[in-house]
Amino acid sequence: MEEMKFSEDKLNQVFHVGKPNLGDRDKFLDRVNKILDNRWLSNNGPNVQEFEERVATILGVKYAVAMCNATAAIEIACRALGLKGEVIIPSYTFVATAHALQWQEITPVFCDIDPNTHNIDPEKIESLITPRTTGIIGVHVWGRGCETMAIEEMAARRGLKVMYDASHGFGCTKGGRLLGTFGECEIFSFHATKFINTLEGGVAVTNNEQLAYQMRMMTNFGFTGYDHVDYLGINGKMNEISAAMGLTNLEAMDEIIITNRKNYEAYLKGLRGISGISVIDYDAAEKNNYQYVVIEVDPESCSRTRDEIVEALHKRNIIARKYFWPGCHRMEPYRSLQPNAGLLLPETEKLAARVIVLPTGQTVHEETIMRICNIIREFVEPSHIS
Ligand code: T4K
Repeated sequence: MEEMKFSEDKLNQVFHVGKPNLGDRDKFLDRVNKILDNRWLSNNGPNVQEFEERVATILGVKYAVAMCNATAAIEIACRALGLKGEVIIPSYTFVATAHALQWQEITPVFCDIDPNTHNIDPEKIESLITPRTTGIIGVHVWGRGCETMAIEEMAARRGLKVMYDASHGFGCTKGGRLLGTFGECEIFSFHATKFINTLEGGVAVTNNEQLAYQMRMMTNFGFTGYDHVDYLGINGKMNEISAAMGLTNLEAMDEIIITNRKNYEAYLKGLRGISGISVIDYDAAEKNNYQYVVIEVDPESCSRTRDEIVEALHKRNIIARKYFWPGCHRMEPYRSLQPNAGLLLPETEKLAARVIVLPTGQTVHEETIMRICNIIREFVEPSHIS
């Protein structure tokens, strides 16, 4: 029956999680034309400088170093901070957080999460510290800030450095304080799928002048002057067209939040009361960008499994995602290097099996959201089909 209904479905559009949000097209194209006129395409050009200033002002930090993506930014920040040996991170994150460490032969040590926040559980960090541990990278999953105070108090006591992967959290606060202002430094992603995008891009932000300087130099091969290299650097630079896109999208930031929030509330309404399905909440006392609409499927009370629901949505061209299934520790090379890591990650394993991320953003309208919610409702509660 269901199979027939899927094939009869006339959806001719595909709805993706992470379809980009865009600012004013004409303003972007004007900027691109100027870039082409000036023939300054990369290497700390005027758009990158303006973008960095704008980001630093919005976040209230002293320094912002724009980079080609957040993965490179995490790598550069780790190196500039002198992290080595072992660094504690959640396994419930995009694999880039772990890869940025492993790529530099630093061992990511996976810590379990708090199932209520989806973020690293500060109470489980300390038992993972060994003589080789040099730092902690908290991840503000879905833009909901980590328990920064608990993490940083413990890290200070144990002599560890703390930085954050704030890839999801541009414009969000924790305890009323904007993400970007915590730890030694924080990294945001401006990938196409993020709340604010620069096509591809990322930024490292900090209030530490020396750290900012070092990250900036490392982003450009370690050059500190013409023909003079002082650091082991890499090519991590943001290009001018990316910065132009970023500037244009920052101008639309407030509108994007309004759209995302409206969508989030439409989902809340549309999914209300479906047995075994809950939508994660955003604390109304904090600033949120509402970029992620995340639902949890409770295997105890839902009539369908998470994977069945995802499959049902895919069949109707709703490309829902299972972020961050199955958890970094179950991906290579970590699965082989740390085959028993899962034993300490029961909450991560449970959550990774429950989550579905649904499409939102500028291209998703209320009508589509109602349609998506109805697909889920009818699939989970077939007796409710009218
Ligand atoms: N840390 C965290 C916590 C992160 O979430 C990420 C990135 C990073 C670090 C690393 O940041 P970057 O180095 O990327 O700056 C996607 C994104 O590629 C990735 O940036 C993001 N996290 C992650 C959560 O999602 P995939 O493997 O799921 O990508 P893909 O190709 O399946 O695309 C995602 C969806 O977006 C699809 O449904 C299609 C849609 N899409 C994508 C692009 C690029 C569009 O509609 N238009 C587009 O232009 O990782």
